[in-house]
Amino acid sequence: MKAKSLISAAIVVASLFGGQLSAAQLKTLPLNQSAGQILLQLDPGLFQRVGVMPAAMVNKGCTFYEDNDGQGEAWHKAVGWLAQSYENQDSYAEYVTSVGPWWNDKISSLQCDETDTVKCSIGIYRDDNKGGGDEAILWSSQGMINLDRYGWNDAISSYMVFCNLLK
Ligand SMILES: [Ca+2]
Repeated sequence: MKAKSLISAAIVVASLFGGQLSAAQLKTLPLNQSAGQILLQLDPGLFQRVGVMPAAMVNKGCTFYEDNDGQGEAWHKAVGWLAQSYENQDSYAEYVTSVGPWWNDKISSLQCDETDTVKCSIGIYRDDNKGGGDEAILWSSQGMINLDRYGWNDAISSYMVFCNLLK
């Protein structure tokens, strides 16, 4: 399953970026890590709860919307855990094992936060607990994302938000 997921994620990333990551997109990733690897390798069980978030990271995360183009009900989820620390950046995360009955299979668009020093991204899943057999990775640099473009409209049941803070 893990190998299958890795291939799936690699295909998603390759299709989003035409097989090439731009300099801006690479900046969101730790050195020597491919886009798919960071999301798949990090274990939520090892995340560390952060007492006081760095100011630049306060309330950073992704926002979900009921309808396309940021319309309908909105739900912002901020990161609250330190997932991994690297020489040039820290990666914060929030793993939501289930979006709950109201939001389940209802999210149609989303947007992840981005500033000069913070770049957020998200891994989305069709079932609870990262289930469903495939994964898509989306980025703050994509702006407002309508999920129907990627075959994910009204499909998300769980997700993991990552925000990297450049040191
Ligand atoms: Ca919807």
